Amino acid sequence: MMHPVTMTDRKDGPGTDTSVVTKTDTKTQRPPMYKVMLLNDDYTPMEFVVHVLERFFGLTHAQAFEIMLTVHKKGLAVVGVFSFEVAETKVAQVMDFARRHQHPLQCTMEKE
Ligand code: TYC
Repeated sequence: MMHPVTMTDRKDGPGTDTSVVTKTDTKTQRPPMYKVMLLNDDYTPMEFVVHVLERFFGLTHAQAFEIMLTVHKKGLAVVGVFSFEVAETKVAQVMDFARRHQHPLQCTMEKE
C-alpha cells in the first residue's frame, strides 16, 4: 500500500529534517496620508479664504466659512487629508493662487 512521505517517515531515517519555519506572510501597508493645513494671518480677507476652500477643496460655502473661522480663531486648521501627491498639488495651487492675488495666506502639509 502507498503512503505519503512525511518528516517522521523518511527514507534517510527519522530525525533528519533540519528545516526551519520561515515567515512569508506580510502586513498590508497603507500609503501614508498627509494633512493639508491653512494658517491664519492678519491680512488675507476672510472672503478670499472661503473662496480658496470652495475652489480647491470642494467644500460648500457653509463648510468653507466654518473652517475659515476655525483658522481665524485658532491659528490653523486641517482642511483635508490626502495622498502625498494630491496634498502637494493642493498646497502648490493654494500658494500660487494666494501669491497671484498678493495675499500672504500660507498652506502647508504634514504627514499624519
Ligand atoms: N485673519 C484673517 C482676517 O481677519 C482671516 C483669515 C482666515 C486669514 C483664515 C487666513 O487662513 C486664514 N482677515
